[in-house]
Amino acid sequence: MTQYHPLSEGEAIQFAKSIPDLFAADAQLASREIGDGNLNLVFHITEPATGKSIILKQALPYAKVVGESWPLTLDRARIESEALQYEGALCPDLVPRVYQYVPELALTVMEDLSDHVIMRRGLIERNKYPKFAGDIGRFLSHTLFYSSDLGMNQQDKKERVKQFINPDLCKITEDLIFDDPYRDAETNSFDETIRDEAEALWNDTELKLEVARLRHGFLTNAQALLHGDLHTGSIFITEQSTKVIDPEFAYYGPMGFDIGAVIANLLLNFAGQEGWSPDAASRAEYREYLLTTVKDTWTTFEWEFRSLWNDRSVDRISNTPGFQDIYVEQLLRDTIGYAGCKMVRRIVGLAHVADIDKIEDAAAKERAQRLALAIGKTLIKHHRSSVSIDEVLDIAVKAAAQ
Ligand code: SR1
Ligand code: MG
Repeated sequence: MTQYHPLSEGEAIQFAKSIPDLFAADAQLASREIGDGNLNLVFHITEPATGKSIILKQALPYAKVVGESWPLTLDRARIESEALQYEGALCPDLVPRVYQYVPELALTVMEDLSDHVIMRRGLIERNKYPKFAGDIGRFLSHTLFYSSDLGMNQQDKKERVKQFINPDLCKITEDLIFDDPYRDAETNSFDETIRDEAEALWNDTELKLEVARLRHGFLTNAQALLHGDLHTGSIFITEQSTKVIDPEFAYYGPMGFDIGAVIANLLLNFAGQEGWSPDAASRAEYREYLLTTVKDTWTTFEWEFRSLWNDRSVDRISNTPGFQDIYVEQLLRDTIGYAGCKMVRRIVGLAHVADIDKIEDAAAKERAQRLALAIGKTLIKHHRSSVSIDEVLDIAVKAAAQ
């Protein structure tokens, strides 16, 4: 079973039995392929007699969401397993444990987190997660600080940049987030009811100029090792626990791209409450919770990042008084701009989110789409003049009141 091929469920069971010290050779195992993402196979392997379970995640050599016409490197499985190990060394409680990586099969064996739910699903069900902002703020501050020139030796960092060169997955982001939504691209996908919004994007030169700036940052600013796709579908959650999964888009890029991804996905759910809240009062109440989470995510990140900088910086000249403020101010601007880009792409681009797409009532869905676009576009246009996270909250509240 050593030559690469996509595993069948039977082969996944055989493979699981061959992992030393996990299951007995005569164990009765069951396998279910549960991959609902855009790119990979995910086998949930269980042993009903003991309750033991694991996940086998296997990369396919193409983008599952499109088909074999869109080839993708299997090296992303290595990148994912190495990124998980990097993150796990810094925040062991916030990522799944990796038991084994099998390069020949582009396969990672990892902890089963099925006692958690995918956060996107949890937010659609209007659950609240009191530990989330603190957990994700810590994840972001630690992974970003320690992989940057502030937190590690600069020559070692260059080696790490090399380790995480990820051209195929970066190209997906470059196209699907920073290019296609702003032109009449074949990959775009949107409801005809909002064609006016899509056409407005294609003709908005002021907006496209800001997107060009942000795209340039994504292409050139090797600031820190990013997760690279930190939406709420990449987070498993309970009230007590947060686990960040799926860092196959990891590469060295601008820190604000990861922080912005978290904020964008909270705001997409904010827009989706047009369809998920039963009445105006509960909509306002849940939206308040989401906005508090946006604010707490940023403030936890900022506080922990500044603490790490003050206590653990390895870069002498960066400690010159004033530079930390300049750096963090730019991080906030980047965060807001990237959050806006990540909202817009989920409404008119190839890959959407269930927070909006699964709304059954057509009028509510259209309102949610228009609201998400209004927030996203304002964030993009406003990002370079932002000085406080409160401005994001104001933009969302004002757009929702229109
Ligand atoms: C072709 S992959 C589409 C999207 O799915 C992933 O989760 C990324 O967000 C990517 O842009
Ligand atoms: Mg993913």
